[in-house]
Amino acid sequence: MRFAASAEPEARGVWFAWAGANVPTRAQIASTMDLLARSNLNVVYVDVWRFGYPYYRSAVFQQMTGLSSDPRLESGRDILAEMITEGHRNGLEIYAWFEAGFAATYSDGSVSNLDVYNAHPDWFARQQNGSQNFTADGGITYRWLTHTLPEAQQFLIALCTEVACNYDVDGIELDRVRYPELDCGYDDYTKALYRAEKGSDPPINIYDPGWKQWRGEQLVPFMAQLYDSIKAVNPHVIVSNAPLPYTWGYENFCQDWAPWINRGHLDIVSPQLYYTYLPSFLFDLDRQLAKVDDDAKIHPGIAIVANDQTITPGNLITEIETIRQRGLQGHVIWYHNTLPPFLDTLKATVYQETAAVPGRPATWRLPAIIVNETDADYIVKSEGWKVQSTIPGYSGANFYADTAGYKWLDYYADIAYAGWYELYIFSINQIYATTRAPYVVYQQGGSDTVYVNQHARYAWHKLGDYYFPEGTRQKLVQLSNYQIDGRYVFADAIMLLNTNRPEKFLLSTKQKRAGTHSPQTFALRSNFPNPFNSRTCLSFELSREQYVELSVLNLRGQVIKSLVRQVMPSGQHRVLFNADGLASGIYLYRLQVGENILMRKMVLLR
Ligand SMILES: [Ca+2]
Repeated sequence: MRFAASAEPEARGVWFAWAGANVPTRAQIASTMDLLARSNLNVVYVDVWRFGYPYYRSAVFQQMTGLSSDPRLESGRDILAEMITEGHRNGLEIYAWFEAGFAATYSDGSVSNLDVYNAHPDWFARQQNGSQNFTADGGITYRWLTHTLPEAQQFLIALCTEVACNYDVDGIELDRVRYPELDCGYDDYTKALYRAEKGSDPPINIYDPGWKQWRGEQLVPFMAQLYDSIKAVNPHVIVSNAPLPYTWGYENFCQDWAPWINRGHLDIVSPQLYYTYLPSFLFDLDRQLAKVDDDAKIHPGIAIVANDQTITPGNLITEIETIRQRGLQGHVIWYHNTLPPFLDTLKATVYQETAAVPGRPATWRLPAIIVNETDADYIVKSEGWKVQSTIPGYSGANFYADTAGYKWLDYYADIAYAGWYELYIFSINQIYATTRAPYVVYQQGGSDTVYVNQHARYAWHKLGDYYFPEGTRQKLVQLSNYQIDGRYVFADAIMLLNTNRPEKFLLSTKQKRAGTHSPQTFALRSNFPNPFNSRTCLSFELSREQYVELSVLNLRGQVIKSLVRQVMPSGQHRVLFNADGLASGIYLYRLQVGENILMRKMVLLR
């Protein structure tokens, strides 16, 4: 068997999930990303929404529950940020994967994570007997957000858009955009919506074909709005979904995803074709392809372990080759924990060469620029630095300086492409390290000093986002012992990773770091008059200049009019809304400022 010497562009993805409270350590995240990159994979889907919690710092979740992340996490950890740093350091694309989708709580024998439910019990779906508990394998109970409810949909969309604003993600993937089972959709809101359209109550028969179809259709506008909302804040973020395959997912969970991809509400779809038996895989692969207009948008999910059976290396290779033979441009492997024993075989066969991610410009993920303290061509330093070799630093040891006299160390680097970069330093968490190491960053328009507690973590530590012009041997950072607090200052490597976040968010990051950020920065007032006949005034306040979006939505959560989409100055703002052409009824208006969203209702009476 021969394999191509130079690989075509191909997305080779893997899902990075974990079980229960076993959140990977920073060292495990780093070594996993190293291994995946070494094995010539190029995309990692990292879990950010599971067990009833976000695994990043979420202002949306905090506003609702008082918690910004899983409270079991060690203080200061931001799993998505760590995944991005370690993944991008290796040139891997990172997709934020909202694994739980509408399943917004999690309970098993030992934990009961009901924070979203406790904040909004009225947002949750019901079975016919009124129960809100939906059981899954392994003694797990989920409560699911009501799929049709605008507030619930907006919550999920807000979680995704804040990630697209605040993190340099390459993509966002939704999962569990489906019903938990067929006995679902019997909450008051969904019943009223069905009655308004059909003139009767939903069928009691959960298998009723028309009722299945109707419930499936309700998810189409949600996916449309999710897609448009993510693209509005960050058009470079790829939006994907990992649904169950036809016809199983449709027949058992009302998941009808072909319209999502065929109508342009997704960039990529990864149906979960988890089979260790080849004929089943081939049969279901072709069944999915028949549903999709543009096969290039299908990156099938394939499994190492399915139904307690482990796939043979030969079958795994055949599945990947079959996907290529069908003309598809990628695949995603479930999942990283079971993959390592197969990596040598894959690298010797189908992953011999590295592959570019399809559709991305060559400069999308530039190689990490790392300057170690021992790189003589890029380090200029004063006398008095000593070698610290007790605790390993990045690539060997590092230097330290005491407080006697002025000691400084300058980092230089070659910047081949002008642009925005995330700037990091490596910190070894030395017990004698200063809590106030002054890093002076030289950027266009002046310098910026960032103080780092070098006795806080053993990892890359981000100083901030900075714009650097093109040029060889530029002085970027100076570290010194200036006014450190009586201990030692440690000098290890610095790292630059190019960032593809839109400039508007990078500038606001800089403002935040400059201390102009205040926590409560905006307010949305009640419209006046309300109810109204054709025209009403919407007003809001900003405490500082910010990028603002103000939209009017129908009760399905669809944006029917975008009123404001621009940077606006601080102060009071009034916007007149003219409802000409709209029917009487209840409408929502939504103010989005950065990652935060406020919504109110208004009533149009003709
Ligand atoms: Ca070092």
